[in-house]
Amino acid sequence: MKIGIIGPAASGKTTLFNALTGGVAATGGYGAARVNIGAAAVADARVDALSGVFKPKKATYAGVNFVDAGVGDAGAAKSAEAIPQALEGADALLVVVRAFEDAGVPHPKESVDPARDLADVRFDLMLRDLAVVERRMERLEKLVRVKKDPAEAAELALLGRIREVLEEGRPVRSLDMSEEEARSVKGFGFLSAKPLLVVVNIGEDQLGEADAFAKLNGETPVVLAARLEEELAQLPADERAAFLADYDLESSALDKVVQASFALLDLRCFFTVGEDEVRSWPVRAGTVALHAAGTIHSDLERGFIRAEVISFPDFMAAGSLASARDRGTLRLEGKDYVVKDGDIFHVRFNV
Ligand SMILES: Nc1nc2c(ncn2[C@@H]2O[C@H](COP(=O)(O)OP(=O)(O)O)[C@@H](O)[C@H]2O)c(=O)[nH]1
Ligand SMILES: [Mg+2]
Repeated sequence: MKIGIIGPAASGKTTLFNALTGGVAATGGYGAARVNIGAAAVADARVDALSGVFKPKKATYAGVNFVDAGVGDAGAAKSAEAIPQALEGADALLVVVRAFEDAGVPHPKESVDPARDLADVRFDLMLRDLAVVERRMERLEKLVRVKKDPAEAAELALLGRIREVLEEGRPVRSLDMSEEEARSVKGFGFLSAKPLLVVVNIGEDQLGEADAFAKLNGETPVVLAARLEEELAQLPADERAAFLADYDLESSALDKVVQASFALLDLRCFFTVGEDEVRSWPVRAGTVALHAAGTIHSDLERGFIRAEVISFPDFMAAGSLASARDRGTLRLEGKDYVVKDGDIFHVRFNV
């Protein structure tokens, strides 16, 4: 799963990227052409509990990939064209808007106004999608006139509906599309079709006023101080509690970003366990056992026979897989079983 970070120049995109991924990419550079890619792990107490039972060599938390491609840094006028391809493959977008005031960090629009910036970003995404739709429609109209291919005529009609929505100032995601229609336009990578997570970047001095941003243009953003989170992420674990206490904070806000990302992408986690590794695997809600097996390894999907499944609470109550088998809480499920959050999963396969 990949989330693209966007927002105006100097809103704190790279700072937040560093905080999320433990990275050290250079911040403060306007229009930096570098694309930063990194993963953020999701703290999960269930992985810790399972590690306590299996004492594995390695414990792996579910992760989300973040891409900071400097989108928006080229300036508002050009931003619709400046959106790089890196974002087209993203599953969701994270918009950073700036609420912190700092004379040393000039805002490209010369004033700090997170609501305006969010509205501008949304507008730019739709403008860019509209350009994509119009280019494709122009070509299709010619083709349909000559060839009269029904599939192309259907695509043209669907693109017409998408254009209408965009011209009304609504994102592609607000259009009611069948699954098949959504699949047929997936290749266009419409940015306003992607779910959007809003982060308001406040200054260290605004921590007490975070509630002022609890709602922004109808969205419920995650409010955080990115620079403080970046410093915190770079501290050794044993110094973090004291740092948080200095700012009267209970915990880092990054977990909230990652949790909101998971909710936005509608992800569920299942676990694999053993002496080598205890691992959490994120999959989309509705994923069936066969495809869950495939996310672990393609061989497991190819040679899938059955999955042994037990819920996390049932496993903890039994204490071991052997005792769960005795109690009958370890079930055998077929390839169409829909994986639930917290399932412990063992695939029987044969290739
Ligand atoms: N004062 C203050 N500065 C910040 C904050 N967050 C980021 N910055 C600074 O703003 C500048 C731009 O940040 P950066 O992450 O590079 O923004 P980007 O252009 O959106 O990637 C850097 O000098 C950051 O240190 C903040 O919460 N408060
Ligand atoms: Mg940057």
